[in-house]
Amino acid sequence: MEKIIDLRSDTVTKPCAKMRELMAQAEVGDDVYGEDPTINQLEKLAAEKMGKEAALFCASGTMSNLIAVLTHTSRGDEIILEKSSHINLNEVGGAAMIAGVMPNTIIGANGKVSVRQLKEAIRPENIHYPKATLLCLENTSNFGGGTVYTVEETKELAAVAREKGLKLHIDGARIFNAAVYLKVSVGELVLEADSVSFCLSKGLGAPVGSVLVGTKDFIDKARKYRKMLGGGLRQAGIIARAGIYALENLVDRLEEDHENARKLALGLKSLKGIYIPLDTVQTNIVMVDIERSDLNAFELAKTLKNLGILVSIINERRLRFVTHRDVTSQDIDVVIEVMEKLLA
Ligand code: TLP
Repeated sequence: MEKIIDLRSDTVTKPCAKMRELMAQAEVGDDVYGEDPTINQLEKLAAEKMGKEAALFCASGTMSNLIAVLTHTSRGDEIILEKSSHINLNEVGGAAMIAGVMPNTIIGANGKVSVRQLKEAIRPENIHYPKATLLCLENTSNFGGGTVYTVEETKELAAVAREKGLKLHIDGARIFNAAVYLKVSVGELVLEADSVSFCLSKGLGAPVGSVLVGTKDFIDKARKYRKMLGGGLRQAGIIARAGIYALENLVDRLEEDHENARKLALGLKSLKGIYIPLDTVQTNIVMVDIERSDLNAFELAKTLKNLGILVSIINERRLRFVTHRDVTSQDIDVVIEVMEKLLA
């Protein structure tokens, strides 16, 4: 059978042979008792890399973000975030349903909010308003097209949040993509954040898991929320081992995914009937807007699927192509060739 080129997401990456081998050998214990040595090692490594005091291994990015919101806020608080952010749109409303917070959303540019927009969104005390206690930034911005907040931008936004008494949580599901793109250490990039959630199961290629980092007090409180949500782990060192391997070996190679995304975007950009927002192609995501009125995203995705290429449908007029470890430069050539034929 011909290879399926799966560009739906970097979540589809499969653990490689080496990773599986190390997972099989991992030392384990009961993590609810704090006795899984491999999880403890992953949490220590994650905290060090992020420059924070402590870390918590979570089942998913969704769980990790929800725990962060629960830990930073009280019911009835307002959280400020970009409208297209994953926490706002793609986490089944957990922040509202479970944490009981009110989203105050900003429509940013390519998923990113500006200092000016943030200042406008944070309202002065008024009897009518909920108390805003948390700012969530997403780096990279998924639905913004993989766009990156720089160190400077993060600092400026964090300063505004701090001045107004808000904590800053970074949904850094793809923070390593951002750091690799900017050629800075991930610690520098999240220096001003009170907490960061990052995913091991996306471009880093581990099968499961995200890590939440912050101060020791924050993580102690977060650990109780993880237990409350049913996320207390037992002998999960097996999966944590994959995360350690990923953090130690697979960060630098994200550059390849970025090169492939760039190559794809440049290859598709001159095709008639579609538009590629090239300025957003900084990391591993390429958004493709369909401009032809005789075609829509559902049909194009279906046709591509029949030809062995899988992509995500964002809406009727937009597709998302995500590059990752299981997609090669040759695969990108194939995708460009197929798209050229389809749109000729
Ligand atoms: N994103 C997934 C889908 O849920 C859309 C994807 O394919 O991109 N934050 C961001 C920025 C994310 O992109 C995601 C997953 C999450 C959080 C949630 O992570 P998981 O899937 O581990 O719950």
